[in-house]
Amino acid sequence: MEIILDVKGMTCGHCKSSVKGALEGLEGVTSVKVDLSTGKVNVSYDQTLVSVEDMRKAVEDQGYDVVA
Ligand code: 9UX
Repeated sequence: MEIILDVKGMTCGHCKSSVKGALEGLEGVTSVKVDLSTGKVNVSYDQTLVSVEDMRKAVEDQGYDVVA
């Protein structure tokens, strides 16, 4: 499965790393691509291991908002 999350509040490379790292740390997430200029985060994952809600929480824990 693949999803594009719309993340608000990422403005620098550290933001990008935080979000990328948080998502990559979730079991079941296989690939994360962050586009800093648009806030679009492309995530490939195994839906039997991780949910979109898990991803949302991981991103929000880093201090960024996921726009539904
Ligand atoms: Mo610095 Mo990126 O506070 O938020 S990590 S702009």
